[in-house]
Amino acid sequence: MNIQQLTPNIGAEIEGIDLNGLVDHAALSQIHNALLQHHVLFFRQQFLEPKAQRNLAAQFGDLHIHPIYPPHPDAAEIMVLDSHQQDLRDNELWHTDVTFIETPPLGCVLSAQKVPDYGGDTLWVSAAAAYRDLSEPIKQLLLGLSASHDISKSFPDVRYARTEEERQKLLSAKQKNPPISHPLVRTHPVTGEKALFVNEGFTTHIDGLSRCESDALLDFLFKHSTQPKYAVRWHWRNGDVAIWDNRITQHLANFDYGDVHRVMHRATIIGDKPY
Ligand SMILES: O=C(O)CCC(=O)C(=O)O
Ligand SMILES: [Fe+2]
Repeated sequence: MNIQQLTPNIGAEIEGIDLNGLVDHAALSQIHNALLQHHVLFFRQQFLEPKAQRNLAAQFGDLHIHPIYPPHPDAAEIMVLDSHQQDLRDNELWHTDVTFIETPPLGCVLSAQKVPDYGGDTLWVSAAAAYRDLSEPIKQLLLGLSASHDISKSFPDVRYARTEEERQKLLSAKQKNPPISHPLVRTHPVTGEKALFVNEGFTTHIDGLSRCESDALLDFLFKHSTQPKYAVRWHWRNGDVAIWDNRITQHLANFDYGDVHRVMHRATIIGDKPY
């Protein structure tokens, strides 16, 4: 396996491994270590079938089934992001996946099924690097705070309740997932690294602060943490796979490809309660 770091803060490309079929223990542990070090890993042209992608992701932990995005018919744990079937504009906000549950995903495996020749890139930032660069007084302020995360922020009725069936699904998703608080700075359960844990996609306010204070501080944190110096940008080819550590990253899917058809498959690995 050849591991090539892509930027100072985040991202590595791995060559010399086939992710189809069971990855053996030694290779899995190498991938896991690389993930802890680089936060997001890219593998060119793996062409994973849904079942193979599910089996790969399941080697990292239990899988989550998304309350809104549709499951793949061959593997319910694979969710489908199809630009001709769904409104994917909310993935163009910087976000961390599924932070609206008590145990947000530890990571995801994303597989490019059909991508534009140009455009449709995805970007990730390191929330650990963003935290590291803050001044001591701001770190101290943030360490005592928690913030509220709400599924409604990224799945508004206007876009996800267009038919009666969708309306019911959304209503049920919201009832099952009331707003939840997480620490604003979380500690990585394996490496002990600290990272900012707020994202524009789901974080609505900082607990205990006035609306004005919360908006101002969140605005600063969203801007600070998504600076290009913390980012890696991937230009997909069909069949590429990305695996990211969702505990210390945010990502954004660039929606610059208009009506061109783009299809991605995602497996989502359940994590633990942030602390
Ligand atoms: O379509 C993409 O590149 C990424 C979409 C996304 O946010 C995700 O899969 O979690
Ligand atoms: Fe996402």
